[in-house]
Amino acid sequence: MPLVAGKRRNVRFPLAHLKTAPLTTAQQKQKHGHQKQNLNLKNRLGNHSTSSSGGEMAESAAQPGIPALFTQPPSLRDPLVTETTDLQDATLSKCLPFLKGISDAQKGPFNANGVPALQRGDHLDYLYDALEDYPAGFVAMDSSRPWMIYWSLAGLTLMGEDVTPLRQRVIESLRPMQNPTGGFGGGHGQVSHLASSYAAILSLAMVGGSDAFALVDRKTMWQWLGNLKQNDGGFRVCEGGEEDVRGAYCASVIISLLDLPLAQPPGRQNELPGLSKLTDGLAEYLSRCQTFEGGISGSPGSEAHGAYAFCALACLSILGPPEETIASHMDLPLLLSWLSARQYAPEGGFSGRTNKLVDGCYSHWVGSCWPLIQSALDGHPQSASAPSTTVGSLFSHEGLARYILSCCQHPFGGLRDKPGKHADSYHTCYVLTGLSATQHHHYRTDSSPCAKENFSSAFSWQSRPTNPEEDVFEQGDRLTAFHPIYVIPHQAAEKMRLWYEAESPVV
Ligand code: FPP
Ligand code: K
Ligand code: ZN
Repeated sequence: MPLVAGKRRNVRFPLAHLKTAPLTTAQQKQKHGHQKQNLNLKNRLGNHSTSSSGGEMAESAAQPGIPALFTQPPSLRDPLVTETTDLQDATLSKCLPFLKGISDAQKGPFNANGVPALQRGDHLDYLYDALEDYPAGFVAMDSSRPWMIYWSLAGLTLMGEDVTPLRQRVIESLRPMQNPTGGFGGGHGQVSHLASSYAAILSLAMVGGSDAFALVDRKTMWQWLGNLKQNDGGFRVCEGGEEDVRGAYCASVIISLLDLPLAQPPGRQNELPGLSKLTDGLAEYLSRCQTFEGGISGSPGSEAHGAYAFCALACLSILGPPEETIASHMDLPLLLSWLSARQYAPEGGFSGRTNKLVDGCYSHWVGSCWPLIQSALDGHPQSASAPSTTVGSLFSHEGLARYILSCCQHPFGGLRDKPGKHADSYHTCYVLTGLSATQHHHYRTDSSPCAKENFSSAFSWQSRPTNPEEDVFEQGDRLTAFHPIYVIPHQAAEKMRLWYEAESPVV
């Protein structure tokens, strides 16, 4: 929790706890936790419950088929009451009616597991609309144009839509954002940024085709990336901008998909003598971003966060096979402990960092870390099909699917952070990506469709649907599988890479 200047932190120790010996869990519950929880629950459930009976009845009412783990507050509570624990309690109160399937603001039908259906039609309408004009209030999003395109295309693709009819529109929208000095800006006339370039390249990959691929000036992209490379191995996100793991991940995605030369472009070779390749020192830089908690921060010395963990692990998984790159640059047991702590009960969703709240977008940022970790633990793949022995899944697919379908669907379409929040295209994209992650097992094989050796392990991923007998969602709600590194369909990543491999080299 950040300290806000001028605002006192609201930390209260219950008197009983200070005066007497430590309380048993049962006593703690009785003294404050339970009372407070009940009050919150009564207030909130009263508003949402479809039951006409009193508070106590409403509290116990839930759709049939939901395990108690997902309908009751946690039995263990920290006796220290702070602003953080208050926020967590308020979040629980907001989520519980949705997890139980008894909120008025929730659409059915509910299946035998008490899980609501995916409102596919509403979400499709929401995303197609997100590709159209915006009211004046959205002017701040003018620097996120490639992102707005990417989030919509990715969400539509996940829900099975063919986005190739949007090809020409996507090309003409992105064309003015490419700068003659390399890369894509966030909008017309804006400086190139690695995040907007990443979103632009992935959007072009999704619509596919020669016209889309030919839009990219690979030579200036390569030269621009050279200008962003830093002498500690990392990348700045733009010239004169910050250096962080987003830069490392976005640069690696672009280099590997566009089949750019690994050599530093001319000029940089003399400035960064120890780093003859764009990828040199990058894994070591990422290693320095692992924190005392085991998670990964945006840059060395700052706080571990799920979004940065994904960037770092996906970047390592591009640089080489995860069982080599992740295993040798991360403390895996510590990383596992921190990543496991991101999934909460009863919510089922993931938080981005210690002592913070679940948020639907971490269904991807944290959820997509898991296949990369699983691959690192599974070791070198022995065949072109699924591994015969695997550590298997290391997070609760059921919990995440319940959080997404019960708490993250806005009744008017689009997906969101949590109940009470508006939908937006960022959350719609990443919540759906997370849902897809719960519906598939991702694994690496020993074969890649690429002609070149470099990055072959990044292109060796495959997936198969989870076992329907273990799924809590309806089979009709299964989404398209996304590549765990490139966050687009496997085929889209492969086709783009193969097209550039067949082009004449940049130098
Ligand atoms: C905290 O927000 C969020 C961050 C510190 C990281 C945000 C970064 C991303 C979402 C993705 C970056 C990746 C790419 C590829 C550009 P918060 O304090 O509002 O949320 P919290 O309370 O959940 O931590
Ligand atoms: K958040
Ligand atoms: Zn979010």
